Amino acid sequence: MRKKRAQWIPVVAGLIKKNDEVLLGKRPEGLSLAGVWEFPGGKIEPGEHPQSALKRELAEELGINATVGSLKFSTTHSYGETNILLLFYAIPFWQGEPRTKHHESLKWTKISDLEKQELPEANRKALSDILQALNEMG
Ligand code: DGT
Repeated sequence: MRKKRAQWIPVVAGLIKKNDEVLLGKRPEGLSLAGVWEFPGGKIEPGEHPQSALKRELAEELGINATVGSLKFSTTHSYGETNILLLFYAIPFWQGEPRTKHHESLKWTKISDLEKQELPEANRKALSDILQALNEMG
């Protein structure tokens, strides 16, 4: 019998940095991973360019008009049946002040405190890449 093909979900996330802080959003009740602090972003729709997907997600979730910069790194994670491919982008500029349109709350977190946060497992695994990317963003 042929093995069932794995299901992959591509996800984009934005690194939004201000001075020595980065923006995190608390995932709302009712969604998978409720209560953990994620980097704003979401799933790429079929046919959508990854950077366009992130610009759309940041408008929907935070109400900002973001300039999506370069791809900093990528990682994968398996949640049981579901596999995600996570693409992290730098957000060098944005217009508007991030507002809570989707998350339970938003917070600017000191980069040095990132490892103390309750992060999705996929992000915790990639913490050294996240910290390096944030460092490179100046
Ligand atoms: P659901 O409940 O499976 O329908 O998921 P959604 O629609 O709430 O999830 P969405 O659109 O935020 O997709 C992101 C997926 O990637 C979700 O399974 C959580 C996972 N993920 C892991 N780390 C991060 C992160 O830093 N940011 C975001 N946005 N998602 C992350």
